[in-house]
Amino acid sequence: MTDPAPWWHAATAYQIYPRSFCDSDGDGIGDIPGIISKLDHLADLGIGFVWLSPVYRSPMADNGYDISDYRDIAPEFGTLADMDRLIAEAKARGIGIVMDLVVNHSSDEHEWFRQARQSRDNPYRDYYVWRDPGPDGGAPNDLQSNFGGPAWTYDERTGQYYLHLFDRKQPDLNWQNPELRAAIYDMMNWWLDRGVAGFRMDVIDLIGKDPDAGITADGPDLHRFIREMHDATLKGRDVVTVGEAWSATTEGALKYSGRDAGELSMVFQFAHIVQGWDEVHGKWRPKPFDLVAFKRVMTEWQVALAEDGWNSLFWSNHDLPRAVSKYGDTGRFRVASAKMLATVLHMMKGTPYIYQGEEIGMTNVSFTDISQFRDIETLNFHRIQTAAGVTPGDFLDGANSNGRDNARTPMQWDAGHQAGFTTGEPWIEVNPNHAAINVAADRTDPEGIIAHYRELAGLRRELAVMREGDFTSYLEDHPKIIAYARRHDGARISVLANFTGEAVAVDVPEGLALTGRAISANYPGRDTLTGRVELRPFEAVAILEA
Ligand code: TEU
Repeated sequence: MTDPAPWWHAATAYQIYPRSFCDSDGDGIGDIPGIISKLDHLADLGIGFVWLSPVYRSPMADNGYDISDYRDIAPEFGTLADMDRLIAEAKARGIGIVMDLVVNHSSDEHEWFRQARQSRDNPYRDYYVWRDPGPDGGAPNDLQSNFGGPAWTYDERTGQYYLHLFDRKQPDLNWQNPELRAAIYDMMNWWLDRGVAGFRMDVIDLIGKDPDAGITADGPDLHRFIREMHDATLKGRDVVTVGEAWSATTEGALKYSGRDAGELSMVFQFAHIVQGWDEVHGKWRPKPFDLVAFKRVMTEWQVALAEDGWNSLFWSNHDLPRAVSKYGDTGRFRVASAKMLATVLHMMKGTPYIYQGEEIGMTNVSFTDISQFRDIETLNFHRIQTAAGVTPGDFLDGANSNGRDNARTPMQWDAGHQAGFTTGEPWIEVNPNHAAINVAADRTDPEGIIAHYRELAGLRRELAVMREGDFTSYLEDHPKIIAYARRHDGARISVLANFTGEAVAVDVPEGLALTGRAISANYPGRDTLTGRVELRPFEAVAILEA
């Protein structure tokens, strides 16, 4: 007998970026009571679990991805009592709360780091990664921070450099130290005992690093540490875990989520994202969307994890641009394209993650001045790139297209003051298009995007073929159309979608052809796929064989 499938195979996930979700007290910053007040919205969408971006105590250099106390809540977000209430109220609606676990680094204001920088023989010194200056008196080596500039900062007082793969306010924790590891596991158990449904693990692929060899991702000790973590915390608990792993290949993904690996439920992999970045300038110089390349990547992952492992499925998150802006249309076909993207992604095999605002087709912003941006990564790169000769205009274009603040403008609840996000002044500007694009407006529209997502979440709970079916792609070289089929136990779903704003005629490949019932569609009246069909602009249809 095979084990029954885990609960999260049937779950649709939703990511909340707390700072931008809902502000209950008018300080312009979203908070936990605000989230609680919107739980019915998530229940109505049919969400199974929420990935909650960090709410821990933090100086907020990187909006909470710099934690100064892992066992407390940032005062601007609320209190531990609020957190307990969130966990309980979500649970009452059948929703799990998955905490963001940021343990590659802490804040430089964490007590451990305050101690560590006191002296070389402080008991906490070895919780971080310290090195003597290089032979020339400079940094120990040329490792670069992900946020630009050197990954080493000199500490005057103790005469050594500390490692930070992100901002200098985010010193890397030293996973080689067994005491540090035990302290992390203790903290994880403390949260698990409080009732969280699991963890999303920030840049987990970096914890096994060997900085002296210049190795950051996929270091020699990575899987040893994750297995140890698993045994000390997750083992025997029915939780969901997702590791953020920019470096993951399909083969690598199985090392985390494969049957025999026993580490994590799944990873977030980014191959479909980075295929759209410039080879030299990365995300700051985006390439036009290439559907053929995108399909190649998605198919590779669907096929590689078909029998073992499990995929995560996402268009967007708090680090990425808005889905309709990147892959769909923000004009006439915004709603159609938002639904098309939802159908195409959610019909694949894996656990889908909706990023807040995606369910109403929120778009990128279009800031005209660098002073409107808040993100530390964007501001750092602005400094570095303009100093290197990139024109301010070119930089703004890149940031408006791929910068992290696109996903961080406040959630648009209604057409009123500050989109109903806050009664005060928001920490970052609300997108002016909230007058038209907002939850209240979408919800009253029977053809709205929310209704479309709700339907998809329901189908996932209902249909084994959607959860467990195998995946076959068709028309792989077609530049405008995506086509695939899912099959399971005699059931079959065919998915066909148009990624352009023009009608596209296409001959339905044999393996895709069927007659049945449209279970997810953004135009009425298509129950059959045979012969030559003409897809309308951004049309998507998933048909379940009758
Ligand atoms: O992101 C990992 C990361 O590498 C990002 O810097 C990413 O490369 C970039 O934003 C892509 O656009 C995680 C978190 O998701 C991010 O918000 C944090 O800033 C980062 O880790 C540090 O904790």
